[in-house]
Amino acid sequence: MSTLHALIFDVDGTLAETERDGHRIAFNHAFADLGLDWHWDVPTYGRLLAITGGKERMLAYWQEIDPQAAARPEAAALIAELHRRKTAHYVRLVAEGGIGLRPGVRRVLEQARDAGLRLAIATTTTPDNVEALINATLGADGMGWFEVVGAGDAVPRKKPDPGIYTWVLERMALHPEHALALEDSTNGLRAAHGAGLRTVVTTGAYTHHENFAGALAWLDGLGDDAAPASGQVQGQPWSGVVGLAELRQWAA
Ligand code: XBP
Ligand code: MG
Repeated sequence: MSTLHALIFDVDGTLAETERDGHRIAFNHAFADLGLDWHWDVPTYGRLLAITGGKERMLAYWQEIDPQAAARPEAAALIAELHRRKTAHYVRLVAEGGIGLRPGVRRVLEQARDAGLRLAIATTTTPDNVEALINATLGADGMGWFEVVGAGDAVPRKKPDPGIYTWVLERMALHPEHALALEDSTNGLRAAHGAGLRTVVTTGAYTHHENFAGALAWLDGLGDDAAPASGQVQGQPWSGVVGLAELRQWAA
């Protein structure tokens, strides 16, 4: 039996539904800033989410629509400038309060804190984005809730590579057996599994159609009293409200 000591949270899609109405809008603002005729509508962005990392996503799109231009030596500088602007737009959008935590996220974070569990973040997104979201949702001391924040280019390869989870586990001197990862995407699940972490998946707007076989739990959210979560736990149908007690039981 393994004791649960820590929860490691993904950010985009897991803590909050940031992609469609946050990141996507910010990318489009950055494209407009630099006079590009690129525009990512909701389905296009959904397809592009298969590529993790904003810089990587823009480059992949550019290679798709104009491979010659994307191969020029100056391409990297344009991607960097677009991403700098995109991050600024995203941080502003989030600071304006446009995006809240998903239902149940605050509950689980607070229960874990009260019980003395260790909390961490392992995400592909840029550190500034994490800070903006946490400050806007948990308040000015929110970042202090997390012992370790692994984000963005801290590792050379982004999810589904397990690097960011391994990076976080190493910094916490934590064995994966004593932690759970919380994720929303197959790329995230592969990353967490690659680092040896059992994973609770809460699917979201862009990931509800993905297959999460092998996850410890595969649910449509953490749920609350008004709208309980449903899905499966260890392959069995499950419905209810996820709290620390449930996570501990599943991890045991
Ligand atoms: C989500 C991502 C990120 C964001 C955009 O990561 O793949 O690339 O879409 O953020 P996760 P950046 O689900 O691991 O949080 O532009 O900063 O990359
Ligand atoms: Mg995610």
